[in-house]
Amino acid sequence: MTDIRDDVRTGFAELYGYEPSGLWSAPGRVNLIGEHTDYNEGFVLPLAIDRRTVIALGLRQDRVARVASDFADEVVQIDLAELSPETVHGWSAYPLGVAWALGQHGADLAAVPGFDVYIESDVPVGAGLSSSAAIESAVALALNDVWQLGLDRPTLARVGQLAENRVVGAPTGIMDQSASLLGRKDSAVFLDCRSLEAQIVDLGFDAAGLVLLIMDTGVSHSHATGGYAERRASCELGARELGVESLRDVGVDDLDRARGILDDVTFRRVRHVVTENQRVLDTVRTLREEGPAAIGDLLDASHVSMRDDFEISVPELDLAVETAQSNGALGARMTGGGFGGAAIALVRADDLSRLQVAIDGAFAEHGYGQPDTFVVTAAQGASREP
Ligand code: GAF
Repeated sequence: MTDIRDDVRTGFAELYGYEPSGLWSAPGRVNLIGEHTDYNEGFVLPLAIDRRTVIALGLRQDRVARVASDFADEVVQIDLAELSPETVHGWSAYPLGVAWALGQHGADLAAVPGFDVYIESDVPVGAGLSSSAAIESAVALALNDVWQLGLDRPTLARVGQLAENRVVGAPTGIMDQSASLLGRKDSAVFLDCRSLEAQIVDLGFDAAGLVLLIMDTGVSHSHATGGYAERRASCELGARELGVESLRDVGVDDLDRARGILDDVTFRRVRHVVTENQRVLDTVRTLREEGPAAIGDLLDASHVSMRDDFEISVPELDLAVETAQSNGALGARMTGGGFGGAAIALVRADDLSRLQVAIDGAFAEHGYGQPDTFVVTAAQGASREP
């Protein structure tokens, strides 16, 4: 099998006719626990995964930016002076949106040189594994290097988020780009989305004989439309009505009072966020004190909360989770923004194949399309490639 880095280097040279200045890569992510808490200034516990986007970048003598990839037919070209949320569209909004967002974080787009970028990725698209954050993070790291901006990784995560919010048009939080930029091998990133303080938490899956299984339902989702923005608006409404800056300021002990103030739907949205924050803290403590085999109940409870209170699951995700749970998984939950995408299951390595067969069987029985199930490991965050 050829290395994706060789393909990217060759793809760049064939397309643009010269050798790139360098290669950069960034991983997709999966969230272990802490869903829809990031934009509420709460806690998340994602990990960077062993699927990466690799980009080759070359600097130009002029002020033109060109982006291309093996997943799109066109080369998109724009003058840096023209970059704005209104002038870039489609897939190029990810890489070019980052260039624009760097301009909002201090890069002088009237002075920096133009660039050519070529992108390849083995992060599955539409599975809720943040293929978009992987592109944003790789491009942000690369431009930060070649334009010598000196921005730190938490700021680069903000840059990626700004591109996503303003240029792509998805009102997402800071989790995905943070995981992609800050991830470490065999570890999760415990991020306080208020202070942006990150701690690396050892997962210890290997030593415990456990694997993390992704169950991609194939049900596609988009956070630029519909449900995601609606959920975010409900959380903001809940915070306003409770008189707090964000739901981070609401604790589990405040829920009784909240029930008396909020309408039923808003209350349940708030209860999800508040209890999910607590589950993240409990998961971190449990991982540190007892190890990964003890976090299963927290994963299960997180799924129930997303299914019943936040109402972002779909029947295929519920089926994947329930089938995993009844076939030996220690815990399982849908992961990511919801309305489709993937669920995760924490599984004893010995039970893996049996469980995968059971999930395929259950989907076939329900007349659902065949799911894609595969194991991921926690990988290093974005890096410059040798
Ligand atoms: C998506 C968003 F991009 C994240 O910011 C986060 O809100 C997540 O959904 C839900 O936890 O991945």
